[in-house]
Amino acid sequence: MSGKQDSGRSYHLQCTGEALKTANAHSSPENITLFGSCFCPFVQRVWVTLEHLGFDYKVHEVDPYEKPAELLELSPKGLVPALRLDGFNPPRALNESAVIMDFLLDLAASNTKRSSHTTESLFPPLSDPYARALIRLQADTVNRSLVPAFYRYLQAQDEEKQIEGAKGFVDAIDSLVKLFERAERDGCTSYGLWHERGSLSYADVMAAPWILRATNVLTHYRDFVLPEGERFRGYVDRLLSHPAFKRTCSTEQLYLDSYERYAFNRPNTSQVANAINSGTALP
Ligand SMILES: N[C@@H](CCC(=O)N[C@@H](CS)C(=O)NCC(=O)O)C(=O)O
Repeated sequence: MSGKQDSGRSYHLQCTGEALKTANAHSSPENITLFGSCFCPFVQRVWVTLEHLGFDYKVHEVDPYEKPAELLELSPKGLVPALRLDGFNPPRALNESAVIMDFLLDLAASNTKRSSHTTESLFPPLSDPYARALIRLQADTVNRSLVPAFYRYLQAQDEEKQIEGAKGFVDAIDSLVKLFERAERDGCTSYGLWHERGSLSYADVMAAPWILRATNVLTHYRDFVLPEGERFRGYVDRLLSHPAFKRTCSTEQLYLDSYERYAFNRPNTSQVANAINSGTALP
């Protein structure tokens, strides 16, 4: 555990840095309200999508572990992110990060002002179904391999399990990279920051919050080093410096504090942590 001690720090309840500036710029009532928490990577996906697609929206920070009634009304398990849609009477609600992302993409596409396909859409046009499917394959690998591998690694306490955890996380990155390379071989290079001239893709947005947390949380608590190689490092740089992503990032200390409870596998840290500890599916 790199000589680090559990200092009992808790998760933060308010964004810092760039994310705070963005939240402050989105504090007035709008038809779309994002119920979120500053440390949550699932929330960050949705937030990046809102930013990238240029929606008007409001950010409302909540504590998902306290489960306020206003959150439970939108999200049955009291998980963030949730969206409240106030353009309806009564207001409508959505939860689940991937479902919300799909909804926002559909909403943007159905908006007449945006009827022509733009690179903001995160997916190649409908006329290229194969290229779209490759992006979905990448996103599927992020959700089924990269995300659980991150928590398994971070929650592992003994050395042997941590070595296993690191290997599992690197293997998940490798499978994602193999899918990027496959897209390249197939000539599908317009979407995805893996390709130097590619634009931000759905899979990039899905992965970015955990790649960021690998560079700060895993580095700090597990001495993790991301795979070497110019190509991979170039991808990570493009991903983490993408303007829509950067606008949703808090300062490093917020992530280190907020993830301490995962790094020491404190009991009942979260539904995600419990699922990892019991070997069941993530919520
Ligand atoms: N599958 C959900 C997962 C969301 C999730 O786990 N959010 C965490 C915060 S990062 C949460 O709300 N946890 C509250 C709890 O564990 O009770 C999604 O993709 O939106």
